Amino acid sequence: MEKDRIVEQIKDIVLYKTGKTIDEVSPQAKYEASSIMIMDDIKEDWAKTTKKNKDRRNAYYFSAEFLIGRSFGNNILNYGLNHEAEGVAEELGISLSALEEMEEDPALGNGGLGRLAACFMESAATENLPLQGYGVRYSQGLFKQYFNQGFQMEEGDDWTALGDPWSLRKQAETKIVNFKDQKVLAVPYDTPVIGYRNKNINTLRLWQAEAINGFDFSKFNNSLYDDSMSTKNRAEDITRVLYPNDSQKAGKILRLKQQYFFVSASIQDIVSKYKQHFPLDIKFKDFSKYHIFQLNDTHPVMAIPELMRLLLDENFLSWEEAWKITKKVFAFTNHTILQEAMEKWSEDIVETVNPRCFEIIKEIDRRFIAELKESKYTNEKIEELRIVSKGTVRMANLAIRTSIKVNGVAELHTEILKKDTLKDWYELYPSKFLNKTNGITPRRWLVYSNKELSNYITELLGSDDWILDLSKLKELEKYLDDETVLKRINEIKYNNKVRLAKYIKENEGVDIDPNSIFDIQVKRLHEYKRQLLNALHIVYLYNKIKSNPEIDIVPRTFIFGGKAAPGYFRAKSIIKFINEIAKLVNNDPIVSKKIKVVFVENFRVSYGEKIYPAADVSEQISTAGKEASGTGNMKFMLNGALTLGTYDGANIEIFKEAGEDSNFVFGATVEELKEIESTYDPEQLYLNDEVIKETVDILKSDIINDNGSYMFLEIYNSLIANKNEKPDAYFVLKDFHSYVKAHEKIDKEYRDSLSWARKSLKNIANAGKFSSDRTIKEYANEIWDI
Ligand code: GFP
Repeated sequence: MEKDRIVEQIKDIVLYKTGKTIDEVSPQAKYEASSIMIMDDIKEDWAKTTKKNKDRRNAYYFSAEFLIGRSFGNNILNYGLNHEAEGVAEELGISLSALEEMEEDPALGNGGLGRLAACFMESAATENLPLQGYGVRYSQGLFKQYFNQGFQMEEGDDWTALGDPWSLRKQAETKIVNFKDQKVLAVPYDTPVIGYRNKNINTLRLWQAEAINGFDFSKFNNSLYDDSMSTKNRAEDITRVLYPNDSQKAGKILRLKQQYFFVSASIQDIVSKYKQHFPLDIKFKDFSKYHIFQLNDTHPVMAIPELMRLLLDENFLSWEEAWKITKKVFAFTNHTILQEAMEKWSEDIVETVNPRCFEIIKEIDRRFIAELKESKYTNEKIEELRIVSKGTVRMANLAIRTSIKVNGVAELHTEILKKDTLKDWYELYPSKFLNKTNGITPRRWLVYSNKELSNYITELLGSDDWILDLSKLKELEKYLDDETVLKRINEIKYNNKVRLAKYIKENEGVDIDPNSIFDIQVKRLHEYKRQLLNALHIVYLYNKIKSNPEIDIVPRTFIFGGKAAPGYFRAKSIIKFINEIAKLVNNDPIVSKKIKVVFVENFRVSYGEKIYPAADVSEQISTAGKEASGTGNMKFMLNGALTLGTYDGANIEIFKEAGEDSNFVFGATVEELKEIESTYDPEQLYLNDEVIKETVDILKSDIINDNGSYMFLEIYNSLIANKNEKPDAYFVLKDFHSYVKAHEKIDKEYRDSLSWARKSLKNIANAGKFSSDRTIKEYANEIWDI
């Protein structure tokens, strides 16, 4: 029997690894052996896929982030081992969920951008598309978040401390990366990306920086112990953390080094494999037939000069030959219109990282300008478009100039790129621009994380075909008026809420009531995402309950999660603010009967897997025009939450698919904000509006305490009286009343549980568009041609 074979194999691995029998070892050892067993099981299929892909055109996803989450449970599901898994675990003397909890959840990404990359990898494998991922193996990830007196604290996330059974170190394929002042090894670690039930296994290759000769024996011999290791440490620093603080110049250099490090290693890897496979094509005439590189935001853009460098200097092509190839093999995705993400590096930094690449960038720019001049472009326009200007290198310009296609990640976002942010580029290259609305993988975000709902859908639809074709969920609409089905939908949601409440109690120490509305906002902290608006609404409710303790409202639990960049002071202030509100609310004997607030520590993929299925309300409240797409919104929708959202990013498409009356739309539109932008005066709004004033004034009161950090005064100033920047740049106060109204509507509608369930089902039934299978097929057909 399959189960017995698996159990025997795991016991064997345990014995080999520890010299002990299964009942003598720790849960960690059981987890590790079980994972190795899976890696052993898949090895032939993995090798077969790799071999098959060699002769095909492949797409390569270059990304600084791959937020893959835990592998164990998902691999069991995708490889079709889930029927045996419970029984196997039992034989090993442990529960399956306990085994799953042994796995570290690596923070190799920050938010949506990195998680999107992971969803794309899974969908491509499932769709039999040859897509390989290339990125960085950060030894300490982003960071682990914890709270001390409500302040965000960061610590290293040493996720491989107990080993990493899901990757294979491929020592023999090590590359050398040359910086101006340093040479390091790039060692690849390969992780399998298992397609759903198709035995197709693609590869995610992450590079780790190591020293060529890390230990200086003579220094050690002279008792210079720190010095003897400095070369090693400097090399390893390159892949130590994701987004090292770049407020100082040294940090900036380190960031660009990271970026150059991984794209250089990747391009070298791909070129050397090509040469092995096609030794006769010394002019790389067919290179572009076999390769297309997707640049995920501007982080991997150094791949462009690096490919040129390899073709020119190491393979002796002429500029024209090299450029012709380079112009055919890149495509670029923009993920945000915020300027902070359109990286610009000062010339000296680029030169310090790799002088030859800097020279190549300047030459690309020089030729580009000549071309524009020839087409009678004005100097002003040329200034907008050029790559090297005023002492900086603009990575987005380099990417757009070179790429065959440029895409945004939701309809509105792509329109804004075309009409506004990248207007001049769109005029120059209209046919390069296209939209690819983001998606999420239904395997991890429903089948794996919400088993009860997933099984019920299969039962209702009479088959599980929907897992591979999410548009089939539409058929659920025939149950919209079926009371039994609606009741069951509510029951499943309730069960998921109980499960989350238990987890939150264990991990955060807070009691929350599954009968209350679970109103959730989980995402990276940023002013434009407006966690502050959510927080101020809670203050408003607090004041309301305080002045009228008898007030009739449906109990509500507000749940937050997300990390702030370590150097982003205001985002950290907002976390502290929310934690203080939580303390105030949860400790008030009257208020806490009606509302509760929890900010979960260290939000990550595996926390999300417990949170999304348990949400009643999904908070997607960014300032219109600022959230490129959002993907959390899709995870909530697929799990039956109703969206409370602005007309922004993919929210608009969610409202279009599921209907506005099944969700809660509020706030100013992009057009409305544009109109008032120049005259908007939040201070007047504050002075003339008592409710707003009373709410915002909490930031200056002593009922909450920022422990002398001045964080709350700083938030107050940012809204009302900001001297250095525009006050309330994200229109929190402008949208406040509209947001309050939407919440009142939620309160009213939640009371009718069947009608709520109907809306929930409507959302589930119309989530089909948001499968990353759909997105990845569009990339494959319209950008990559694979
Ligand atoms: C960024 C954007 C999001 C978008 C993702 C993926 O992610 O709107 O959905 O990229 O394209 F801001 P975050 O890191 O902000 O979540």
